Amino acid sequence: MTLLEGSIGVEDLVLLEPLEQESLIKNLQLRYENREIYTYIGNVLVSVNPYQQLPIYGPEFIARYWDHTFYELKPHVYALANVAYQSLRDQDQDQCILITGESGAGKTEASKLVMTYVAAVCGEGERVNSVKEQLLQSNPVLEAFGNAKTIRNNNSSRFGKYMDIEFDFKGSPLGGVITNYLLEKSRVVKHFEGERNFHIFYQLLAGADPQLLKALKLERDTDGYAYLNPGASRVDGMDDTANFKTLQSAMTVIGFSKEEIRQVLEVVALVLKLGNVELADEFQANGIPASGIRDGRGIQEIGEMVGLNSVELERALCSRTVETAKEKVVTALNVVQVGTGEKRKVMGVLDIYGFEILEDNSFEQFVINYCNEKLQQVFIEITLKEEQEEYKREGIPWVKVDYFDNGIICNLIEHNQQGILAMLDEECLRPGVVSDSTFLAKLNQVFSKHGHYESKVTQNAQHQYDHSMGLSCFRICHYAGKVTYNVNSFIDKNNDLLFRDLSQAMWKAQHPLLRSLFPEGDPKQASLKRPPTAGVQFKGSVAILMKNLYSKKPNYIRCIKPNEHQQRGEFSSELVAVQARYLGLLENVRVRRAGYAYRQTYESFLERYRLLSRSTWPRWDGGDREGVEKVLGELSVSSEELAFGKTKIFIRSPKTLFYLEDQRRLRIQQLATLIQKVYRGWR
Ligand code: AD9
Ligand code: MG
Repeated sequence: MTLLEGSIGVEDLVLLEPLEQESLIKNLQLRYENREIYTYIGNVLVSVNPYQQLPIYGPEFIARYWDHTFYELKPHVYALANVAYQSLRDQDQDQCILITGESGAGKTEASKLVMTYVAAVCGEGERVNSVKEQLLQSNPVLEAFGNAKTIRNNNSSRFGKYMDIEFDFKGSPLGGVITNYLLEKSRVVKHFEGERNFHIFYQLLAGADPQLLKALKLERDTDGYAYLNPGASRVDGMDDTANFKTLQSAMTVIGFSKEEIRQVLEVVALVLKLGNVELADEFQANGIPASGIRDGRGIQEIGEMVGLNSVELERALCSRTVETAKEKVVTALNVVQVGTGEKRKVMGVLDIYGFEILEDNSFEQFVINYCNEKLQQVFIEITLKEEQEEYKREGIPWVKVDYFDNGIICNLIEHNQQGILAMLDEECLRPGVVSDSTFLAKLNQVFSKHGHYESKVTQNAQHQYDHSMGLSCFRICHYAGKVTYNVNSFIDKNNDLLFRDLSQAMWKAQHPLLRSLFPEGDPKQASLKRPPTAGVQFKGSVAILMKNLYSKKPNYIRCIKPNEHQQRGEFSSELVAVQARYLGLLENVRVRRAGYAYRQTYESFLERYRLLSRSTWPRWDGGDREGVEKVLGELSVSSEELAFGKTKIFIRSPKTLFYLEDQRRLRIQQLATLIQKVYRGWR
């Protein structure tokens, strides 16, 4: 491993001395200011968003990282992708790349860099190339329908994404499966000023040719659409027209027929038009059925478009609230069928929202933070387990590590009976009058003594008065900090009901795609019991995800946003410090170097430091381990500091490594001077 000079900071935070939150941030800042956006914590990659195109990507860099092992070159997302892919191919070990961080930190860009890298190195051939093309082209499609401009990110993913890429035994890609989590559906009907709806709406209006617009009965101008207001229709640096072209060709590549693309766009147009249907005020206010559609013409047009009787559509719209269904979408990209029995290798890529603390935290933040709590748990468990296994392999005694076990918080949320999610479900399913406040009352009763739960009521009981907490709130002490959640609308959001009248009406549409989106509208399905709640579905997805992670070798990318302004070159230490805490970076470093901060194979270690001993320089014919013993012996490194494993030397503290590096630098200077003298002597 190369250690950079002090002024650029260390490449691996495990070697940071002294190890404190402050020095950790300072190190990231120094590197960022030197346009070094990547830093390691052992094999974890920390990435700070540069908000500018750096000249460190592309084929030349891919080739360079392909030819080197992890620590040989500067930290890079390619190095991580390389390790993951090579272990998958050569050691037959399924991999998973977990990318976390807050909105705008660079997760999606990192996931694209990983995919580009893997696509570039995973073989050639007509079929392989076509699968690669499909994998890469899934991005523009997902982004058109799932990304939007928000205050924090012009291209913010409004869903979590997990993609499994499957490979054959040679490491050639076969296809992929994408799972989406928690799409922010409410954005279709509502977004804040300064934000936009999903890109697709603007792309369609800007990019469709005049015939298409006419056929879809749309106007080019976004101003006429209620769902596209308020907010700017344009985003700096984003070309909706060009992106619409890219989208169409991407959809073709991943296997949509012309007719299917057309149907998708018809549904998009339908949504825009539905947004302009004005319902009577009294209906909107209290949900009581009313016959109030203001403009019958719009409804008729929609009915014609999708082959629905407009009277029926009107009735369905007016009988309940409108919301969309389906939590989880599984898209299978043309997975090529291979002979049964052949084992596939899998690389998963997870691009998911990090820990969130907003001003107002609701159900969404609650489940997102639950997911992060689980990811943290997996992370600590796997890291410790790996350390333990390496020590065992190398025959070194295990050193006990103190760390915060967040199992108690996970339990508080997910326990099957006495967990917050289970209790929320119970409230949702209970007959009689239920409300968010009966739910909160129950939580207060059950968790009055729980160390990680607080509310106004439990505080009062303990004579603590925190005026920042409202009556309708509860607070959880997460591993990353305390978060106050407002229970208002928890029950509704958890129920996530699409009223049957509406799905039944949609199911009657002649439009094949629209109809297929509402299978529950089929009268034959009417007797089925109610769909699972959002909480149950999410908990299920998280459980599957965790199982998946435990069965694969995880590789971590921790993304950090350096400032709130999407600006290059600006590094706000306060902002980064908060994220470092949410990402658990310091804990991460602590766990990594709990026993020995540094380890290296005898061979590589000797190669680097053998010039420090007269016995091993300029020539050494003995074994690697003996050589290492000679070097360290001659430098009088205390035996307390060292452990000799079967194949590796372990060094306890970074100080020792710095000492070795200093000695090496001096020695190189001496040698250079010597060479100069000899050279001059010759002349
Ligand atoms: V969100 O939770 O989906 O709102 P992400 O996904 O974490 O968020 P994203 O990857 O979309 O953030 O990055 C935000 C923007 O930062 C991108 O649109 C780029 O303009 C910029 N970015 C991120 N990473 C890089 C990079 N490695 N090089 C250059 C980058 N620009
Ligand atoms: Mg994203």
